[in-house]
Amino acid sequence: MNTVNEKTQNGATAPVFDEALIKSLEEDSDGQTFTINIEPPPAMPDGCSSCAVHNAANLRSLGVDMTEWDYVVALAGNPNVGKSTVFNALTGLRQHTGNWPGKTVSRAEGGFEYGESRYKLVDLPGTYSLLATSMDEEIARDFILFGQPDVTIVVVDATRLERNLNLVLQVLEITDRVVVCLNLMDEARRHGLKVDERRLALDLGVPVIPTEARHKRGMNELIQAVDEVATGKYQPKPHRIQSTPPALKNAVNQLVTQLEKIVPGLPNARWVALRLLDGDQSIADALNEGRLGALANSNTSHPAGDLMAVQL
Ligand SMILES: Nc1nc2c(ncn2[C@@H]2O[C@H](COP(=O)(O)OP(=O)(O)O)[C@@H](O)[C@H]2O)c(=O)[nH]1
Ligand SMILES: [Mg+2]
Repeated sequence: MNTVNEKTQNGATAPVFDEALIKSLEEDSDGQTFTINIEPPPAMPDGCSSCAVHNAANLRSLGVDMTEWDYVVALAGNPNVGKSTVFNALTGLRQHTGNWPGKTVSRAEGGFEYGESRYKLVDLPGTYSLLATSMDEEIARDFILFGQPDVTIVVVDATRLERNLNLVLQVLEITDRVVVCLNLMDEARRHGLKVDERRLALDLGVPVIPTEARHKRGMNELIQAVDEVATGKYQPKPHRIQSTPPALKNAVNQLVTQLEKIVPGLPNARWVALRLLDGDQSIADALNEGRLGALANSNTSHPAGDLMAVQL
């Protein structure tokens, strides 16, 4: 497990965490690997069940203007699962492309209407994970974490479910507001594969919609599921492991307190705390360089220093 490092004035890298924190966590795990899922913030913090939950200010800094729109929907998925095909089927000609702000990665953005609501759809780069080991993964992660889209559609390849579900589970760690688009169902059929989408929806705790985007099949059902989640008619309840080792819980709580102090307004500080404890260097770098603070509209000038105080 890595420690979180802080760049000192002379450019050297010094550990920010007390080693004891990491050590006690490792001991607590008793040599076993354990998975922990944390509860994202309540989906409807203000009690308004149909209100949008996206973070318009953060979306603006991520290059997405929500002035004319009610809800924002992110489209995530592994490469080559039919994401662009779904995007085209949902938006038709109402789309344009550009780059992510400050990046050379291209982005497609489009829109559709359903009922009374106007939806903006943002195509995220194709990724296998959100661990931010590449620019694409970082863009996808930041968008979901900071933009707090009203719904994230994760497009998965029905013929390669096991591999694809990795990303679904990672997205579910950040947000409840997920719809799984089970695409390439025709290919699955052709290979003699049967996918029990109802069972999958029950196991994941979010809607799973079978589609064949190339033939525009399942698109209405997909839009309907997105609308139900966005407007709060349906509130997904992803299954999460409840038992958290006490030392981990304690460490996360301490880190969250520190994070909330140094990066006020940071969405889902628990997820960030866990990533830090897991040694996610890209999150540590983003924190040390003040990028998390910038995205969370914070004015912090020396972001990571206070984390030195964290001890078990
Ligand atoms: N058979 C079949 N092919 C599909 C389906 N959806 C997309 N495709 C094809 O899969 C390929 C990759 O699709 P694309 O949308 O570019 O994937 P992306 O990389 O996820 O954006 C293209 O040739 C699509 O026509 C589907 O439901 N069934
Ligand atoms: Mg594509």
